[in-house]
Amino acid sequence: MRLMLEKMNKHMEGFGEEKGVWPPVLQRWADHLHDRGISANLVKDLMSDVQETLPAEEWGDDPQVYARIEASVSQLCGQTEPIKPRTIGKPLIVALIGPTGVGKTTTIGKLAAGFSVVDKRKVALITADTYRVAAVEQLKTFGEIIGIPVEVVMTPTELLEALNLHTDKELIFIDTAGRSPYHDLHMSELRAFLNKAKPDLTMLVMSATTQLKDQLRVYQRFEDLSTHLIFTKLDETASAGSLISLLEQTALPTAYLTNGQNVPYDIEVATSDRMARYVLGEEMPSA
Ligand SMILES: Nc1nc2c(ncn2[C@@H]2O[C@H](COP(=O)(O)OP(=O)(O)O)[C@@H](O)[C@H]2O)c(=O)[nH]1
Ligand SMILES: [Mg+2]
Repeated sequence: MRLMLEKMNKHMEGFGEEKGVWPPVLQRWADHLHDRGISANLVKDLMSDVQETLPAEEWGDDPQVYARIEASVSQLCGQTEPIKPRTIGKPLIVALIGPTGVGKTTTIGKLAAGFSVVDKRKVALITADTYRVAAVEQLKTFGEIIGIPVEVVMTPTELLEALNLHTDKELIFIDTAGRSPYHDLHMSELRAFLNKAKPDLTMLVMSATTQLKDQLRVYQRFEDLSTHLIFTKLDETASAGSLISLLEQTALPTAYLTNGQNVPYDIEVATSDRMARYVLGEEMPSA
């Protein structure tokens, strides 16, 4: 009897979480959300919401179901807020931080071009990433093309001096070296630069291609330094669903989304609707 019970219990474990728990007409939506990288719990919530808010006759109406899910995801994406340069007084100082290779320098190029060339703002760039010659060259090239000054600094004190050279600007971007969240010395060096510069905004840059576990680790390490988030490489993933799991953990607003390597074009101001689009994809799940 006991053995039988154990067997039965084992069989029942995970029951209801397996495939096929939703009515067939909705199941492909659940599969789709799962494919987009949305966590099992969240898929459950989203599907329950569809079931509760739409009458059963409408579950086969794809645009309607999509709109319902999109509205929920959009809400989960939380706050968004772009950079708003000051019109008078001192320059707004914006630092970009985050792990190596996520797109910090490229994003600064895009932002600087947008604010300088399109919005006609007075912009300067400073790089504290002197670990790689190529990193300095990369920012200098952006500066030359855009026609704005680029300062290279080795120490926090030099950073402060560089900032003082550009008090006539409206916007100053600080590029930092990619820091591994696992490397304590790197993290404290970054902290020293930020303590001196006292940026108005510190944007944590994260790649949408990074897996959730690593994203969470990065977020935890950089959280107390950051005021905003930027998500990059949205063009490179079809499973940006992990973003919502990350955004559930944070109160920080998202400032920008980037979707390609082209400077200055592949960037957009973050809105919760655009984020929902990236998470869900444009396509309806196939029948
Ligand atoms: N596909 C794609 N590539 C990007 C994006 N942003 C940056 N990259 C690329 O990612 C690589 C690293 O970018 P970089 O700005 O040097 O990263 P950093 O180390 O954080 O400064 C480069 O090859 C960039 O062209 C993006 O939104 N989409
Ligand atoms: Mg860089």
